[in-house]
Amino acid sequence: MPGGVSSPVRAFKSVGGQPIVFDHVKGAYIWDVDGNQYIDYVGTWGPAICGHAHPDVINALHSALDKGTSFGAPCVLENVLAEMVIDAVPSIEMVRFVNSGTEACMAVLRLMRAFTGRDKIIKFEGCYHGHADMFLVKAGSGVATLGLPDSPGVPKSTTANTLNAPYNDLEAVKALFEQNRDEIAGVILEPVVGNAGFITPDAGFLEGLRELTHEHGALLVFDEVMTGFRIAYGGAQEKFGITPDLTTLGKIIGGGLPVGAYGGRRDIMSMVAPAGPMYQAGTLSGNPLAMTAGIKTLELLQKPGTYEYLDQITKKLASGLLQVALETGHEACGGQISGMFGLFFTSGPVHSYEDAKKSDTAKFGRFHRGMLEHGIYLAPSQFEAGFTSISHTDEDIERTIAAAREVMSNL
Ligand code: HOZ
Repeated sequence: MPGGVSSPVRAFKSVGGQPIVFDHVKGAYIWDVDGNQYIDYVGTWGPAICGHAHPDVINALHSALDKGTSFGAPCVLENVLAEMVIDAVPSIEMVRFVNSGTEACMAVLRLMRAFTGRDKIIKFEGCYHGHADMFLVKAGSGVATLGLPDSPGVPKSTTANTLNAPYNDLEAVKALFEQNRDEIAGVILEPVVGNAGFITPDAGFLEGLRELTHEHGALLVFDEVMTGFRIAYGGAQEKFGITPDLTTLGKIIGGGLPVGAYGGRRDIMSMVAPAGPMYQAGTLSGNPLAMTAGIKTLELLQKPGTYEYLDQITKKLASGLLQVALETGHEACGGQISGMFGLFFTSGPVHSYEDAKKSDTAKFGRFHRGMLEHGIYLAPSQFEAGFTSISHTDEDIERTIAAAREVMSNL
């Protein structure tokens, strides 16, 4: 396997050493094949918001398994999850399930173009919308971690219509709209960035994008693959009160099984085949196992107090890590929203990918290594957000901060 992994972000190329090979997960913890236990803040890159292998999810999966793994035909569980998603996410009136966030973003891009009859899109530097060709321009996540600004194999013609702006820079977006009048299908972004490290939108940024897209007859698309059901039950759009035209989802709505979804305004989604002419398909889309895990996970998240708890423990974690970093003499900044957090080794503030790149990544590598030795598993990259779950306890957080104090004192 190239790099020994099935997805580049799992490798330790940017932090040094070899990736750890794991055996099993449970709650807030992950165990490697040598039996070492770690407190896990990767959470399988977001889906494990209820903790790994939650008994309710596992039991539901056992029952679903007895009925078969894939129908390749409508399954009532799709309707159940679709209704839950439509009820929760302000922008979504109709939804289509796919098998990954990448697929969801590929499809939404086609839909943006089909609906508007325009080819150009605006994305933001450091935002990641999966690994499809059209999005691999100044992308975040593994592309940023490995310092690959663009990927060989992506024809220039494929990305010619992908315009990039710095995140949080409304003036740059305005200028792109002026320079490409009536040519821009829409703007796609992570409303809170998790793929260039954790970066929040400045006051007025999301509102400004909503106004600009309206003004220019373009669509606004929130990629909520990470933030959906994580920073609030209804995602960033609920949290910030800005409703996009279309939304992509993944991760949490599959409860740890492969899933993605895109949805939005009924008039736009009605263009998707077979209701309309825009083609998109998938053999395993909406399969009963992913639907079951997603339904059970969303049911668990509906319990009163879930997001308050996530916010409380993650605030304690993020502020604790930052305080320890500053007290031990490191330049650092960071923050959190609900169960999503980040820490940069730069004095900041970090408003964009350019700011994030000022971080001391070599220092982050040493920090990562030290934390591993203390039984704490963080994403092996300065350019990834961290995730907590409702299974993380106060004691886990305190152990993590204590470990960080020891590690940072000796960096
Ligand atoms: N998009 C996630 C990290 N930013 C995880 C998926 C992956 O690239 O493996």
